[in-house]
Amino acid sequence: MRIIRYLNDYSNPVVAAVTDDNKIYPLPMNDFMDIIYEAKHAGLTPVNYINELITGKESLQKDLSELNLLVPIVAPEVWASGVTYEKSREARNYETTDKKNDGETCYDKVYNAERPEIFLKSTSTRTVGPNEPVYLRSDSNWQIPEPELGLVITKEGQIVGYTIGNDMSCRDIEGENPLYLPQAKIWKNSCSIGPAIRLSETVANPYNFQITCRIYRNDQLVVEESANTRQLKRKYDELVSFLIRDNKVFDGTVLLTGTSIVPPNNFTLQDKDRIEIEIPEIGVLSNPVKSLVQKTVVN
Ligand code: DO4
Ligand code: MG
Repeated sequence: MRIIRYLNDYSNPVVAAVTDDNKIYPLPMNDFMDIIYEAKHAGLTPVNYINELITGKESLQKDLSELNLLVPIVAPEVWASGVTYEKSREARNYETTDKKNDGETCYDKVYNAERPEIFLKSTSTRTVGPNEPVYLRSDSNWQIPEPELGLVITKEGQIVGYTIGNDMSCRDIEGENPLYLPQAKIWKNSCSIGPAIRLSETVANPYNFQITCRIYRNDQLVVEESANTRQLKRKYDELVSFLIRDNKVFDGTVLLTGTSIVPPNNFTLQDKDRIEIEIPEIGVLSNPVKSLVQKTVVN
């Protein structure tokens, strides 16, 4: 079972459950976390609680593709883990050694260290949902999407759902100096999440999500790459425990778990590209790409 948010015909946000046969049931809650709180209060699992609510109710007479989807949760903060896959370590080493791959780097160290890399990626005002544009920074010439599994957690660190996240990144800014990480990672619309949250109790093995990223330019597929969460170097609970340690974390925080998909080194995103990230059990997160500055063409 998945949870979505969409805008109804009166432009009001609605939370809804999507059953395994793709039927959509609007719910009386205003927020994903209300499902978790109310189910707990009723002594039921979220799925059983929702099933009690929707039994005998009519499903929406619309298909998912007809809905104006919103972020599935207004996450107060999105955090991210870095260098949790070998592929990310290789890509970071390539950027930071000026393409020479010589000598040990901070990325090699963090890949093997007990403490993972965890950084603040986004806040609710910077995070966009399905079909909203992700922006390109004006001062970078090497920008890529990072397709990642997102954990939706409570303030105690319980993983209550899984979503898809795009950790938009500037390879040149981070490669120049790792201290520039916040600028390589955080700007307007530099993070997208969605299109749904899969309730964790409905996932038999969260270390077997297949993630596929497709990038379209002028409607032509220019990048297509896949990875599987079984390649993750760490455990989700391990990442969460470092995030919440001595920290104030809010209910509904999203923790991205790192990327194992990196487009070819000569690839950079361009204005009007479209990024699709698919995890079949969750859906397809699609975002157009928009440049923050329109370059003036001089004849
Ligand atoms: O060290 C920089 C961040 C790496 C990252 O975001 C990732 O591995 O996904
Ligand atoms: Mg990342």
